[in-house]
Amino acid sequence: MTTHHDVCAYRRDREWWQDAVVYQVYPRSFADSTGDGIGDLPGILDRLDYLVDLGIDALWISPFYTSPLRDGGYDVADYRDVDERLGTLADIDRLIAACHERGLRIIMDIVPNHTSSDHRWWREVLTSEPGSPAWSRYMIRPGREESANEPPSNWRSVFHGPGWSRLILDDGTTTDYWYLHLFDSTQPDLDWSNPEVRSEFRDILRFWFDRGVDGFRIDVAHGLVKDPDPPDMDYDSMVETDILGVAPDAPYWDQDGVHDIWREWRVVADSYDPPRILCGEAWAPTPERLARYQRPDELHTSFNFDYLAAGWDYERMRESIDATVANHANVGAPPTWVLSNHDVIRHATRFGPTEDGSPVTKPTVVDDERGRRRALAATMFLLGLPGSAYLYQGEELGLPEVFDLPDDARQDPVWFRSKGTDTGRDGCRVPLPWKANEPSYGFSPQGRSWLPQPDVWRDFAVDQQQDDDASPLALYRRALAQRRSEPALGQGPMEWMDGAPEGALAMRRFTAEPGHPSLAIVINMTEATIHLPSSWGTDVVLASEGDIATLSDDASSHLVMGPETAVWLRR
Ligand code: TEU
Repeated sequence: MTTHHDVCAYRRDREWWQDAVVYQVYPRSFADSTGDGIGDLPGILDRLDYLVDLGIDALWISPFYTSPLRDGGYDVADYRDVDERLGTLADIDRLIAACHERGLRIIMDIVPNHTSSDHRWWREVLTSEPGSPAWSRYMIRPGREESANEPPSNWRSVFHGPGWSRLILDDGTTTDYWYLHLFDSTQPDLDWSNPEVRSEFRDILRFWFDRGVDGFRIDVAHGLVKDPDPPDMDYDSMVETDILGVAPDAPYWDQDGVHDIWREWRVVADSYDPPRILCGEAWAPTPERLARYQRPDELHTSFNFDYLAAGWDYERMRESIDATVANHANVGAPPTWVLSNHDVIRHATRFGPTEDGSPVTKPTVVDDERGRRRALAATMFLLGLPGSAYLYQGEELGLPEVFDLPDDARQDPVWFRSKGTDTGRDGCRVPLPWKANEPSYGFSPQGRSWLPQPDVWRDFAVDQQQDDDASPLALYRRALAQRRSEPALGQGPMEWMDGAPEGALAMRRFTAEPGHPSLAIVINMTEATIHLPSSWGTDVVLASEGDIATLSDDASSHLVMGPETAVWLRR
């Protein structure tokens, strides 16, 4: 069946963010300039031309605000300053200017759901009384039972353990109150029903927009509004989903009230010339609920975790693409596509086959080579989809997840809160390898790195790939260059192609305007060689690693695709 998605409706007056390739920099792990083993803003500036050569359109930099770095910077102590270990305000000003000089946009990360417990607002709580303005900025509620010894509800933290902690003041007083922290106990949740909280964050947006930042990725965009009288939840009856963990219907995820906040923020973003953009990290339970975040007066884009969660699964990938494209077209917004970030197992490992076919969630027997081949094929297919694409630092090198970090090196609060039962996310945050034969593989001038790097990093280092046409880095560079040059990509509708061999997804991309050749984007998700219809031609524009060949006989020629490969065919 051919499904024709007319996604070009919003493309006639294309905006950069509608089909941009955005590269996520996790600053602690990108490049260190000072030698303290922690990546920093000058380290990004030193390697900006590497990103220009890669062919991206924009950087999204994870938080670098003043922070105790308990959660890698997603615990902010001062939203208007830079943590001294990561740089200075002058450094970010230099980086913004350098990006713009190179035609790159720069997107920052903002964390409105909670502050760090080091934030002045929280420090004020610890020296204030119940009912004070200080307390009203946070989700602080009275305990239950005798002496308030029970939390206001049974809500759980995403990072394991309870979602509430007893409020103990600076003078040691144990209050009859508890505070909510959906993440770590050092990340108290703000109360977004408080006008002062809303006003402060609009000012924070303006502070950075005035410095030239082109937009924000919004952390936990689905979580800011909670039921004001927290009810208990029946977690046991909840079906665990890939999205939102075990709490798909939690009274603290994806509440309708969050959309009022995004409408307020959109007004601020639109008040700039050029308008600034807002991208939501919204773990919504369905593509339809996700699309609500992209209504014309709300966010410009949101991460599509439904597609990320689909994994290397033909049916789920196709369903997710159909649902995403259709629901986004309904609200006139471009879809986004992402396979890796700083919170999930790198897809070069996550797509690896396991002994029993179960998803890769912890150190299991995976075939790294097949995982990497599948990941490259999946990315080549992703880059052919309509909308914008998000890449995570190091995926262009084919980096695998590092499962065997020494336990004493781990820093993710998930590891500590789970009492060592959940190894957390450090495995996808290991500092990047730049030079195979230098200490810390060129990450830091003193050879230090805040997480130990595995010996195999030598083989993945940038200097081992940059002159190798068969490397993942070369493939990403070719794909991004081709994507930029193809008017059919990002500008036009997509339709599934009839006649695709079993186990292959094949979509046709074309422009609404005549005269531009269309492209067939094909991925072979099977472990077998497949033969494409001769009518599809053999003009290969791009091919992932693996066997792709043209088979000819007297009458015609057709393309043969090896297992787990992807191609772009000009038609
Ligand atoms: O991630 C939080 C988040 O939205 C996910 O953890 C999601 O809620 C959960 O996985 C659903 O099962 C953001 C940042 O990306 C992450 O690095 C931070 O640790 C977290 O927020 C807290 O700021």
